[in-house]
Amino acid sequence: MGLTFTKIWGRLLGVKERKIVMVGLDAAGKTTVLYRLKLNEVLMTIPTIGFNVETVEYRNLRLTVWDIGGQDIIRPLWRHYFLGTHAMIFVVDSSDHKRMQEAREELWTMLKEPDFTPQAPVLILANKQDLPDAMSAKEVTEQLGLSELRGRAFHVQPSSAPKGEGLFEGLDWLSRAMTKRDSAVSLRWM
Ligand code: G3D
Ligand code: MG
Repeated sequence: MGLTFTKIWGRLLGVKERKIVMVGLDAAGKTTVLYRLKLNEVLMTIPTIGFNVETVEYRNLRLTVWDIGGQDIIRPLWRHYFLGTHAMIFVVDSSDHKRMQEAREELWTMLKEPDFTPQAPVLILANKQDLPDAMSAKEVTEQLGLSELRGRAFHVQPSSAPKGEGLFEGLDWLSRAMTKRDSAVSLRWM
């Protein structure tokens, strides 16, 4: 596992600066993902006053994590975190049938955020797959209305954060999608 994560970090870091946001309703599993990635060993957490944000920085990677849902007051602050973002990781509790609709609304609010970089890829972690009533990745895709998503690459990755399952696969997809987008953007400028 250690070697795998080292490799994936190497690929994510690359030579370019990477700015990624990880969002989701509270209790979806974001903090668990952070710890499971062993970021605490190499990264610094920067506390942000008045807004529960976890920011970790490692070399040229900046990962910013915050809870969304039911807090319209802080929405204007998103802009600061969205500008120049290369990718989004949206974590959803696949076993929380009651809040799936809320997750869908929040995800779409984020996707429509004008400051979220056009064509930046979106990784959805269909988390808590280990729980007996967890929806499958396919069901989560349907519930979140992702087939309507245009202009962005997305991938729904089943995961179980405490076990670390699915995280490597998800980040692997994300690093590839970011590289693809980089090349598409530079081609356009040629
Ligand atoms: P958040 O940062 O998105 O708010 P957390 O969510 O990472 O704090 O996780 C909320 C709770 O869900 C935690 O439990 C955590 O252990 C649990 N959790 C996270 N991911 C998974 C998963 O994939 N499967 C299961 N079964 N549980 C998960 P506690 O009990 O500490 O509140
Ligand atoms: Mg948290």
